[in-house]
Amino acid sequence: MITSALPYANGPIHLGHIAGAYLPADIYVRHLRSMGEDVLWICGSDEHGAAITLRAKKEGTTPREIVDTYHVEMQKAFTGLDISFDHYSRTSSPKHHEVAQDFFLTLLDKGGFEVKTEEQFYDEEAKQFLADRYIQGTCPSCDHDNAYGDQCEKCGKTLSPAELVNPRSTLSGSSPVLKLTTLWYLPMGRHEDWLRKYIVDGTLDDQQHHNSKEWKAHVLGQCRSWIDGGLESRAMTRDLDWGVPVPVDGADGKVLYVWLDAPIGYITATMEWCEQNDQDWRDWWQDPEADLIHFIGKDNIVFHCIIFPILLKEHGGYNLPTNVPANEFMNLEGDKISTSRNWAVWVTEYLEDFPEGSDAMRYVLTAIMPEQKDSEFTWSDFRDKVNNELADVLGNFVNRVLVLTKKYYDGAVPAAPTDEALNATDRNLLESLSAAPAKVSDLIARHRYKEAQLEAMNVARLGNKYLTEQEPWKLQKTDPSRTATIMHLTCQVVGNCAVLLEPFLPQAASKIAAAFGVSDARWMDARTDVVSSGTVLGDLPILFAKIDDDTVAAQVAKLGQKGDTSDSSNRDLMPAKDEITFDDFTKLDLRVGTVLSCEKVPKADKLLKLTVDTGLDTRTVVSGIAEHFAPEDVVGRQVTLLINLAPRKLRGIESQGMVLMAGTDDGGLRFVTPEEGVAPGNVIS
Ligand code: B3M
Ligand code: ZN
Repeated sequence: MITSALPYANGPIHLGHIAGAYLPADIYVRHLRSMGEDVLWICGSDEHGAAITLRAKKEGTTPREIVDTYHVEMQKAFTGLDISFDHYSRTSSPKHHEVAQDFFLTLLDKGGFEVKTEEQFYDEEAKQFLADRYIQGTCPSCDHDNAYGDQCEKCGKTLSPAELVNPRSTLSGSSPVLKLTTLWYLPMGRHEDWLRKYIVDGTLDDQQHHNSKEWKAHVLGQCRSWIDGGLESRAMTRDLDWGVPVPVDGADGKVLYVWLDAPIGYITATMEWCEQNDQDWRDWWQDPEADLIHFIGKDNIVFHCIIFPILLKEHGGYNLPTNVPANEFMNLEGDKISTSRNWAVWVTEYLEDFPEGSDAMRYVLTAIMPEQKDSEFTWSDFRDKVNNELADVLGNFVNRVLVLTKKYYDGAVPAAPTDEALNATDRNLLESLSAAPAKVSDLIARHRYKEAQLEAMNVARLGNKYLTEQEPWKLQKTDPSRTATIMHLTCQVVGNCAVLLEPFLPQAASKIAAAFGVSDARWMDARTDVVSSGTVLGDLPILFAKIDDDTVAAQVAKLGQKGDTSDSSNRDLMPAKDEITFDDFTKLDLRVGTVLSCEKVPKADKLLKLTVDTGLDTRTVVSGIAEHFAPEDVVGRQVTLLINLAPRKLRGIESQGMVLMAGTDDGGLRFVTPEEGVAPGNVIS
């Protein structure tokens, strides 16, 4: 039973998401499928929680509208990168509400919650209790002004709303007041002992699968520090109107905490798939023979390693996660990926620019996968890996084998050499070929995808080197039997590539497999006779197009453009200037002016020449705004004009003042235009 984190349906999918929780799972699952294992991989949209309602508020729309949009958009991204979930569900479905409520009621029955009535922040203007994410204030640790009620994103500290200095509601901006409400808490402290055995000591004996010794060090490290720090009770309900309603009398206006309902979404999704496929969902979740593996990013560790296991254990009957191979974060061109600054590569945009680019991106993301520590994606590295590895090694090798086989044998794979015909180099090649599948398998099983891909690519590398060194093109006339040996062996290498690279490069693998007649081959078939002698090879398009420098530059230039600047916490504002006196200020003669005419300054890309009525006179002002405005956009406008600035010559034209402009966050410009009812010459002070 494999799960990948249910992405919040509040925005599109970017490369960081893919490298974190989806691509590694896809490789893992494809490998298991190829091995003939019984595997089910589910995912779905996480459609509840403040992430959704905040987005809806910001866009002036409803949560339903938001989740419906992104539920579709996210699937497009996943499909485009050949992320092969067996089932993709969503948590706003009636079925899921029912399953989550049932789960909650079972826990309630078993005494799994503590009910507390306590003071919570309430927004009197919005008439609503405030989820942690709806409260912002100054971080008590680092003084960051826009820390959230659950976390400061600047220093990373976990917070509770009460710790914020000067808390304010993000709904109305008002200061929230404290008001009594009832909440259902999960007393996590009760579970410390068995959690320690389960994760820290690896000695929990109710199931044979947990061997936390195999867990990643950084995952264990985070769990250990949570458990050692003492587990505090956590509220499992929220006073909100979007989510799974708390199924208890008198709990109107309350919903389940999103981190209670979302992981249960894994179970709902399994139920849905099983209904459609005539299976029993319990076989995946409750049969102790089944492994449960959660693929996530590191920010979700506590929820999957501690909170969800508590829920599963308290409910009873469920398997606990066998492993949670969380990835760390992937940075982008020297900076953290940021949705609000648009510092991200969006998957659907990438696929518009590179319609055939799924494999290439998968390859590069795997090669730099943040398995044990944060990593970084750069477009120049993308270009290098695609050009030097995919195109020059894999693509070139496969193509040469195909072309030579067609040329020498009309495309039919020559017969296998006898044992005696093999020399030491051939034997080495065959040995490496025989050893490769187990090596790749072992690495994938241990969630070491980077090395696994390298190992699989080494097969192509070996074949490429072998072909180059054996130079069949020099032997073909003089030694046809040696040539046939070389070509037979290299065909086998290509056949193995098709099988071993399938988890990583599904499109290329399937094209190669089709051309070499091994489309049905599974992992077990990756042997030195995978391609049958006599097989007539098919056609193969160019597998990997090379990436040029202009493409790299264009992609880099896209970053940070069109940033959503309504989130003020990530803005890069000019620091305040030194203090001035009132006298300093009164030296400025600012007036309302009206632009009478405007034209481009010849041979100057940036300059416009404006003729302005200042009330006192008519002046010429040269302004560096030509990249933002056409002359006809400017004529007739009222502007703010500094009229006592010393004149200066620009491109031979004397500029007699300055038009004031406001810069926007995305590098644009806006006129500072007075309200209506003022005339040229009126003083601005
Ligand atoms: N939606 C958080 C995230 O996307 C969350 C994962 C839920 S998994 C049950 O980071
Ligand atoms: Zn802070």
